[in-house]
Amino acid sequence: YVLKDTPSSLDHLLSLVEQLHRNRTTKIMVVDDSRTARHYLRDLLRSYHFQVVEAANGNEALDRLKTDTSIRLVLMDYHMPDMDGIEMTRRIRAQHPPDRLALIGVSSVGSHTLSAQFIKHGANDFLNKPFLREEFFCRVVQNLRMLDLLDHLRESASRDFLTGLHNRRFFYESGASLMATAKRGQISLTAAIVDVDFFKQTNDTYGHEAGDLILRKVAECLTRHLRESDMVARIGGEEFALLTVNMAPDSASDYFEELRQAISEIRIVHGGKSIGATVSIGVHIGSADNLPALIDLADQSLYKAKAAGRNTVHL
Ligand code: GH3
Ligand code: MG
Ligand code: MG
Ligand code: MG
Repeated sequence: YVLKDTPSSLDHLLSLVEQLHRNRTTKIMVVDDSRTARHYLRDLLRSYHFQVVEAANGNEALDRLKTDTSIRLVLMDYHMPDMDGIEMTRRIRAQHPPDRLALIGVSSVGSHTLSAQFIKHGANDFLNKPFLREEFFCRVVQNLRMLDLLDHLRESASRDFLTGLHNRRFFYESGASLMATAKRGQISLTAAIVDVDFFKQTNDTYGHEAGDLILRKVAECLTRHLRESDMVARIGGEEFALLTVNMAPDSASDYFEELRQAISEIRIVHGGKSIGATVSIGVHIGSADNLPALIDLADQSLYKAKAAGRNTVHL
């Protein structure tokens, strides 16, 4: 997001180019019944290379938001014939939370109660017309940066730092909606727990650092074997969970056997020694009442795989 000119050095120019590129991928919707006002805002935004979409009224805007999830920010006029900006803000917020979509109310009525109304009903910010170009961009940029920051926080909160895989929390939250789809009969789910064998011993023998390297390699291997629609997460210290979508029961055995085999071939070099690991995999094909219940069934399979001597798959 580009604000204003500052002394130019090569670094500065490079960061400008980067920001303009960033703007190019950021979509903003301008909602105003007046074509002139709409085009004024559109052209301002375009001069900074933002992508702009327009809506002439509240319903058009709501429809567009429904089908276009890439819109990051809405600039909304107050005075519109069918639905005023406050009502529209309220309706947008019923569908799009402020941490996903930014909303700035715009009006030429220089009334403080209006800005309070906008914000009370869910707008992030408010602009009085006429405004300075610089204030306009400050507010647009500030709100977009806040969304980026929230995205970043959300992403970090859903990841495991060691392996970069999704964490337990993300797995249970996102898995629950996959589970709901499965319960409606639209997909079938297979759950698996992958647990590193005798990992305490690996740590005791080679040290925690070696153990960490192995966990990273196992995570890489799981990611490599994952299909697009599937989920994997590190749900415990040396435990990983997989949810696979529409896997034919006949192919499950081969799939997990291949995974087990691939992990058993992992080697890390630590302190001049080549170290490997094996895993036991517990699989549950079929339904369950909820995600914890499904994972519990896979866990029972895992227990059997361990009892059968480890480095094995139990379906
Ligand atoms: P089993 O074959 O029955 O699963 O034996 P195990 O030793 O793997 O199981 P146990 O639950 O007794 O021990 C798990 C070990 O995993 C204990 C812990 O030190 C290690 N561990 C858990 N999280 C981490 C981690 O982040 N890094 C490393 N290096 N080790 C970890
Ligand atoms: Mg108007
Ligand atoms: Mg273990
Ligand atoms: Mg374990």
